[in-house]
Amino acid sequence: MLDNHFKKEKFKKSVKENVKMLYRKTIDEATQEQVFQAVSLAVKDVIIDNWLLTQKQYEKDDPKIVYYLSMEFLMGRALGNNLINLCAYKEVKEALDELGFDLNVIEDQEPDPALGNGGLGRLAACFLDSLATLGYCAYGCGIRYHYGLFKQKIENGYQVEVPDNWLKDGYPFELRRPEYAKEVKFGGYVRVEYDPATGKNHFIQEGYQSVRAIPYDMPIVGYNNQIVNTLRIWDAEAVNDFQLDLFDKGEYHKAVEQENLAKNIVEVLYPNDNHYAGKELRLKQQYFFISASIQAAIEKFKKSHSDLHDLPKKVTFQLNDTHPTMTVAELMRILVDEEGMSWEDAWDITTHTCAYTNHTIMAEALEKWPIELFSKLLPRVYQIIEEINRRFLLEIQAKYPGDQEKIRKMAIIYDGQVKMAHLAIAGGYSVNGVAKLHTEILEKQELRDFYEMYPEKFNNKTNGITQRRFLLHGNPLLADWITDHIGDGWITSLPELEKLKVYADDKKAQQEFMNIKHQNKVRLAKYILEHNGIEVNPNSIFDVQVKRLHEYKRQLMNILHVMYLYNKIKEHPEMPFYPRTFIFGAKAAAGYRRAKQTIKLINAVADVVNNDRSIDGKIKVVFIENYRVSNAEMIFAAADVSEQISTASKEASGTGNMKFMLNGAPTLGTMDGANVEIVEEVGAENAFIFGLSSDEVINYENNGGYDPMQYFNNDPDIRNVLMQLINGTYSGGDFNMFREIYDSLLNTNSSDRADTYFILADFKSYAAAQEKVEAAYRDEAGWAKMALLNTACSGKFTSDRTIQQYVDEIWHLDKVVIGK
Ligand code: DL6
Repeated sequence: MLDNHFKKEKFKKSVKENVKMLYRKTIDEATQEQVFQAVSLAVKDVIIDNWLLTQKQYEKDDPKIVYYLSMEFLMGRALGNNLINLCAYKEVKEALDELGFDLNVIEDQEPDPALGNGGLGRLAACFLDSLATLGYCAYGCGIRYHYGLFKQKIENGYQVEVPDNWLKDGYPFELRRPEYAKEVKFGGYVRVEYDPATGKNHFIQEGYQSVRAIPYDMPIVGYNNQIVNTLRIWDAEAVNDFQLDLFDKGEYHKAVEQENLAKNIVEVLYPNDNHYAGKELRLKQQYFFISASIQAAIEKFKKSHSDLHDLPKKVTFQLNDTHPTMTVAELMRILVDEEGMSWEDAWDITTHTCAYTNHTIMAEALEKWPIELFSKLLPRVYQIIEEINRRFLLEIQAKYPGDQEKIRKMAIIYDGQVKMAHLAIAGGYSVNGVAKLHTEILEKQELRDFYEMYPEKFNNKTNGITQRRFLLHGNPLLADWITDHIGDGWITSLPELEKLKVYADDKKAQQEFMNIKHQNKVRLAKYILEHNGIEVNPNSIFDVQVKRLHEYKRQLMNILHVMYLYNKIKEHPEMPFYPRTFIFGAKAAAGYRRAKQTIKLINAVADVVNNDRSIDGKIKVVFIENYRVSNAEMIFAAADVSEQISTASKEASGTGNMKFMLNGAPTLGTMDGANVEIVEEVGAENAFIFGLSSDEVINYENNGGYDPMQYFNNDPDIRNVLMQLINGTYSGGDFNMFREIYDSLLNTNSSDRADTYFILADFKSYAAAQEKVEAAYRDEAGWAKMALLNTACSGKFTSDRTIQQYVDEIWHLDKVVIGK
């Protein structure tokens, strides 16, 4: 569909008009940033027409709505993606060419809206894309953080965090909607008022502070179907009239507090991935956006429906991990306190409307809030959770009479804490993991008691990614090549990539496929030279690990292996070695010390290895600064090898693994998360698998018996590498710089189990798998076939498939077609 507005002449005129209106300039005088704003406005104009059409259609059809509630949406840039989904990318590129601008450079002017940390937030963004493309009515609900995830600078090898003021020039793809503002209340106390007429108690919150939640809507453009859904992110403002009132009464202090509450609440995204910080402000953020979102959803429902008992037929609240679990209690509060419903009816509605996705088994990510903090901040919500807990414990007792252990393990409130996962499971109708293995581990291990009690609630939804961003936009050369060979059906039906299998042995196709990979490597090499000042050889193997920095993801194992290879080359300069570029990209949470030391180690190794002329450039190490969605697209397109080397059982799914596969990079990985399913799809012969299995890891964790010191004592290669952490080889003679990393692997000084993530246990099988990679790469035709088959077999991993499964098995949404 080529919309009228994207006819070149009309579009050019609209861009020029916008430049004039916004900046009082002619197009020749405008900066690239100004042209970005003008182009975005012209595109937004078209989007808004479709947005209105979509609203009209939704009003007519009254489809069931899913509210995808998430603290994080890692959207990435919108301009290019919107043009892709409007099928107008090429036309707009040409129009801008004629105006003397390069669309790629214009796209680069857009800040990367980084309202998320990593996998969980990026998954939410892919899901929104698929929901709109498949024609389902969905709202993303989140927070309009004024500062997104920090920008990463590398200074002297160390990560330095720089604030990400993404809104400073104004963001063109958002719409402020003050008419839908909601009030959110914190603190105070609950007064109970008995109503003799009804015999009911009324619960009234008093002495509270409140904040006005203002929604900003971002359009989510479906692919080629005129559907535009909404990502609604909430900003906070002081409640003005109330504040004036306080000034009048001389309660200056309280007025200022309300002002500050509003200012702080949306200021910054917590930069933790798979780790819960337990800060009061985070709890405020959670309640803030949940209360506003649920109030808005109920208000919307009531506009066109008379009976709230029908809510589950028309609405699902999907909880993206435990962060939005407050939904359960807030919905109960609204139904019982504001709508006057009985507890039983309200509970029945709630437990048929809320559904929960678990994204991690990492213990440190489990949210537990101290009762004292919780009850003070949210007195009425806490009372409701107490009542939910009381009734839930009765249910447990009825099922397991006298079993105190069950109570201890399953209670929602226990040991002075509110356990959010338990609330999410008790208060919802669905609990899902994000890959087969992960769901299995939840059922058998982490959530076993809950699975035993409610087996019918548990289900798996293996994650997926959108091919529109990560192939069509990110890798245009490959996208065109695929379309030339099998047509463009893959854009909305990724399994069609299977048709590429017939080209797996075709010499010409192999050459073309690898030639595209080469061009993408040249593009990335240019980026690396510009951003890192490091020259890399596009003919070397691009071996890539990009993801958040976390110990369980084992970037440390990767860099230790580089040290090991370097030792080998130094000892045996004559040995055959295929040149390799090890590329890393990762942000570490600001307070995560070990992760930051690992970044320093990677950069320290890079310094030594990259500058050692004696190895003839056989190894290069690059740490790409500020890894984010926009440079990720380019990195996936250029990768030869996809490093997915987490300790088995720890990575719930992974989604980077799928993006690499889609772009033709075989997986070098453990049998963890969705790697298991990747291998199922592509065949073990087209991946490089190594390491302990998840059962073996879990067995060690439960029963002990792992001794990393054995590997140190018995394997001279491992010993050599570890000694280099403390003998100054990579630290200019400083023995202490990497001492903590060394200690973490062997010891010794701490009560924690050494080598928590089994790096030494897996090291040698990792090195052997790496040798197989090299041997396979030397066989040009064999490698081309393997790479091509990875793309051809990646069809399962589209988020369109994932979303359709959520729709069929959890949400039961109705499909909407514009104009029907
Ligand atoms: O499900 C999306 C993504 C998975 O692919 C990753 O494996 C997993 O680590 C990540 N989990 C989180 C957890 N954050 N919290 N809580 O980001 O989810």
